[in-house]
Amino acid sequence: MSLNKYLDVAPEVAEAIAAGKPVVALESTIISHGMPYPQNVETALNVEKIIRENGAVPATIAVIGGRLKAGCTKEEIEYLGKKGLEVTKASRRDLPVLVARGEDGATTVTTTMIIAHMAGIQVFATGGIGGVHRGAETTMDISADLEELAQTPVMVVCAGAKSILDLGLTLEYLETHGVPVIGYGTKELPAFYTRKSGFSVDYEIDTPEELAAAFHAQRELEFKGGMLVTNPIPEEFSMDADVINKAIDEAVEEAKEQGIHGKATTPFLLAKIKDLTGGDSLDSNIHLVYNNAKLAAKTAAAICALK
Ligand code: PSU
Ligand code: MN
Repeated sequence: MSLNKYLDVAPEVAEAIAAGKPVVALESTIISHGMPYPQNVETALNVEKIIRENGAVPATIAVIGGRLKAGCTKEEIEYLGKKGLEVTKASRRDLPVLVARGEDGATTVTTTMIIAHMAGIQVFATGGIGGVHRGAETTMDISADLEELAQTPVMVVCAGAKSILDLGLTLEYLETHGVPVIGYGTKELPAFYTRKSGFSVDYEIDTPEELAAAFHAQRELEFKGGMLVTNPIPEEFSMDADVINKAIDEAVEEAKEQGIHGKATTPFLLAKIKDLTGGDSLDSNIHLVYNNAKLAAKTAAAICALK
């Protein structure tokens, strides 16, 4: 484990890592920026519970008072959830300033991967990743999440990506950067709220053991990047494609009209979609995160069994 002077690994997490037991990292942007209070805190605590029930130790990751936290307490999760949008959404470029100033940061997929890796955690569960935005050919809005997947050896279990992004370009970018994109039990990239996107993934894998074997091989090959596992939302929670796509198109249009750009884009679109779908999308969002937590815990256990 890294002894980075800015890193605080929670005692339970440190013990599990030292003993070679499974740990699953969780992000905090989903808490502070991705969902409203109090559902955000409730969901974050339930996700931790699901990870435990499936044999792993949860490590919610955040920046608090300039400290990089690998494992947050219940109080810290409550704090991040209540403070919500006041907490800086922290990507790779934000960490140096937040650390130097002793400020708080909600970690995105990017910074959760960075801190997880510093702590020695290999598996991370979330909802959706950032990617290449629609219109990126002129705006150049491409999430730092894709670069991080290319360089940091962490498996990210997600439900694909929302079609607020250009999913085709997102897959092209990942291909260029050598990031394996796996469909769990599917040959098609899931689109977060729906099980289908119309785009194929590189490989279908159907068991946690086979996911573990692929990740293990990536490590033994000494490749530097991570792996993206896309796990479709369970059928019973998936949304009607027409309803959600209409809301997404409307949200994207409104962001354009209002001139929303940069790091505000994703949170703006997510909040707008939630408004337009009257909260149905929030319910789907919560359940797909639970589903990913379960798969991540089982896969983390399977990786530990290989060592
Ligand atoms: N996509 C979602 N939900 C989210 C995010 C993305 O469906 O909560 C968050 C994640 O933390 C992700 C970040 O890492 O937004 C990406 O932001 P950006 O597009 O600004 O890189
Ligand atoms: Mn962006």
